[in-house]
Amino acid sequence: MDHRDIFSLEGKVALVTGAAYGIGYAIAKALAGAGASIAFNCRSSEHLREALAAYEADGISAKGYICDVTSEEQVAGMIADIKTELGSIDILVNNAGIIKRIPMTEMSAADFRQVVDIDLTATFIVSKAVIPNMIEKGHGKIINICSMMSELGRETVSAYAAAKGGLKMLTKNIASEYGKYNIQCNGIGPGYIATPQTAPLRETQPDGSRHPFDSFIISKTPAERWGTPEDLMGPAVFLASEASDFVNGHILYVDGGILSYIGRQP
Ligand code: NAP
Ligand code: GCO
Repeated sequence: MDHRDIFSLEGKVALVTGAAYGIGYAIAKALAGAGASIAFNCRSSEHLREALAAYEADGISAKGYICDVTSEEQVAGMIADIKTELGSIDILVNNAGIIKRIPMTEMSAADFRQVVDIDLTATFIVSKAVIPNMIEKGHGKIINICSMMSELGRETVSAYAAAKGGLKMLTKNIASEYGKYNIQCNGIGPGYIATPQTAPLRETQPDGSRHPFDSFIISKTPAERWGTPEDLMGPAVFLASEASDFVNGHILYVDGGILSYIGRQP
């Protein structure tokens, strides 16, 4: 029996976008722990500086880049720099994303477009830049960070849900179009995860009580807790490794069971 570690990422180069903190940071840390060389980007030089210190403290010699993933020019430059410094990319995690919580009828078209630009179009831009080298290498892994909102809607997140719903289908289309080159494209659909992005939904109320949305999510989650970025580490290593070479076009929901549960009776 072949005893090689099918979850090993030794010798692989991984780019995790938006991995200065939050979910991206945890995924990058997991891929590094499995042996990958890590590249990450963000927009803020302050975030970059802080992230490089955090990676170093975690024993990870990550390469960090200032790059807005909505800019084809900046993305092309970053990919070229990564190729020079680490090698061509084997694993791409399209993680960078924002949310704007505004009732749709009050949302400007500019705000709607910005969310779609970062949460959907940027995955097209970065994946388009990385796939040609994956084809040359004869393999590649693309992991798109989807959401509960790839399947469900809720008040005030119309742009985000539209983007994440589209990201689910873009994931399936990349899988369909490039599977013949031994490129697997899958999604991870996190549930509600405790990061800066969801901090406003978890703020303790002036009277010391939990935020109503916090209590709501607890009642909708069989695990009766918010997820942590660390909950996504194992699924990311699985989808980045040869252990998932015949998994393609799949959205792996890591949600504590939200999508299967009607919710606890009040
Ligand atoms: P976060 O804490 O707000 O981190 C977002 C990251 O993306 C930051 O590093 C940010 O860095 C970067 N970023 C944003 N726009 C960018 C751009 N245009 N170019 C480059 N980098 C950019 O978010 P998170 O909670 O970790 O979420 C990460 C991903 O998971 C997002 O796609 C989000 O939609 C998704 N997600 C989150 C949850 C959750 O509950 N937290 C659940 C499901 C899915 P800078 O600000 O420095 O650019
Ligand atoms: C919200 C939250 C969610 C999470 C995540 C759930 O306002 O509903 O921000 O959208 O970020 O996407 O999977």
